[in-house]
Amino acid sequence: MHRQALPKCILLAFAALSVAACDAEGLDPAADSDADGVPDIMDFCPESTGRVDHDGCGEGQMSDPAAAGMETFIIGAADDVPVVLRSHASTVSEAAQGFGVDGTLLMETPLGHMAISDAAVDLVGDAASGAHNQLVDMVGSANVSLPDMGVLEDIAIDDLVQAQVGFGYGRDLDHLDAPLVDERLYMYFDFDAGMSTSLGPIDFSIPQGAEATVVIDAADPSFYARGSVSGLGPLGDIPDVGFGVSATGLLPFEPAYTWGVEDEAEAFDAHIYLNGTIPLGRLPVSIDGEAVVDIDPDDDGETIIDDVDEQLRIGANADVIVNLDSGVGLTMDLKVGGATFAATLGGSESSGYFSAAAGTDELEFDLGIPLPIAPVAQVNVAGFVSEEFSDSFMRANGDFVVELPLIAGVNMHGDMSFDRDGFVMNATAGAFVNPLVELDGDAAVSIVARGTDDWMVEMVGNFDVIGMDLADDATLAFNQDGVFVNGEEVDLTPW
Ligand SMILES: [Ca+2]
Ligand SMILES: [Ca+2]
Ligand SMILES: [Ca+2]
Repeated sequence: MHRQALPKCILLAFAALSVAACDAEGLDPAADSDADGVPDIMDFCPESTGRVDHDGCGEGQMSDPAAAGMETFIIGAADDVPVVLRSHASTVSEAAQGFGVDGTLLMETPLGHMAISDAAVDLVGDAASGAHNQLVDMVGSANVSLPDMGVLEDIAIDDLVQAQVGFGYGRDLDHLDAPLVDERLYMYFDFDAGMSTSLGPIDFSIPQGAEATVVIDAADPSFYARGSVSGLGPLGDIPDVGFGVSATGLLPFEPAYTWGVEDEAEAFDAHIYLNGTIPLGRLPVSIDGEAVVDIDPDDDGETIIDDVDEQLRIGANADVIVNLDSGVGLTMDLKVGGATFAATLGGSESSGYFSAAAGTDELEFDLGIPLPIAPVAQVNVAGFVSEEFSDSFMRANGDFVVELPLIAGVNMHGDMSFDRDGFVMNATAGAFVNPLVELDGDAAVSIVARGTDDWMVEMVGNFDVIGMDLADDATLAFNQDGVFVNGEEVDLTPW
């Protein structure tokens, strides 16, 4: 298997007047016979001219593992997505249970071969399969390596980090908080030396001392790890987060909810995966859960990697906290579980939308007025958030319980909205009985709040108020000054 390698090494050795660069099997790892920038040990087209791709092949040239002197190995041969590994024959030795590789290991991806450098691994063969190149396992060490193609073309690892390497199925790697497919094989690197990686202005770093795993999905290719992310334009610093980057930029975002934002919500494909608490910086929104970031929302090929002023688009189906401020002293803090949120960030103005079908324990909001409001069943909630509050709003529809002063909880069905003009709710209240006030049948309710000291609840219906003789359709009103029946202040204080 080493016939091709030896003459090249001797030739190079004479040319360089040195044999120091030759490895044990005789091929200089830096040799590049066709001078295309791709070393011979990684060059699938050993005789190419002109511009070459990641595998060292020119336009229209087919990569040829045999001509390149590569040995091919398959792990997970029976899987839907087997992993194909190659290594130059000069780095491969036969071992009792399979093969040993000492040098650069190449992993096939749709964008060409990814190089895993300084590999010293045992490739354990599958004796049962009868095929000499089918593997059941790989054990050993290598430098932590990342796919450097597609969006990841300019990725740089600051220091070489030696790691234990192997393969595992997604189901065995679920502690990583990465979007792995249970039945798919992933290559992993385990290490505790820390690592710092940059992609243009974006930094991905893994703290030193902690046990870390970097997972590679050859089918994209993409990588996932846990650490901190910074330099992601308007997103700023995101500590302690699961992150990943897809070289093909095909991480899918599909809005789970679109109520109220039907014209805005759209699916898109993204490059960066985040899982954790993600503050949005320029918008009063924080995401807790999984999100994906599209670094080229306008698909013009210009991204934040080259120009920090380029826009980003983020999409999440996660827990979302939104803080809306009317600008007149009224604020709304929304905590929506399982919401869809998407935003375009950067450029002249950042803005986004949210939508959810929120259960009773998934929606909390606080207006700062003495009228606690909570959903009593699943309610629809949606809104827009902008750097300019005058463009922001939220609306909701469903069944709520409103705690009225002195009367306590009244169930209502209706719509509410919050925007630069304040809070408005229009609803129908159901019959209720209270020691002081009784409602026979439904009442039409209007709640308006313009500030924490400027709010009013007005209910029109058939009321019985203790000590009063009322006709049908009386008006019961509450505001910051007291309780009023048909415009006349009444004392409903229990005695
Ligand atoms: Ca070459
Ligand atoms: Ca070539
Ligand atoms: Ca762009």
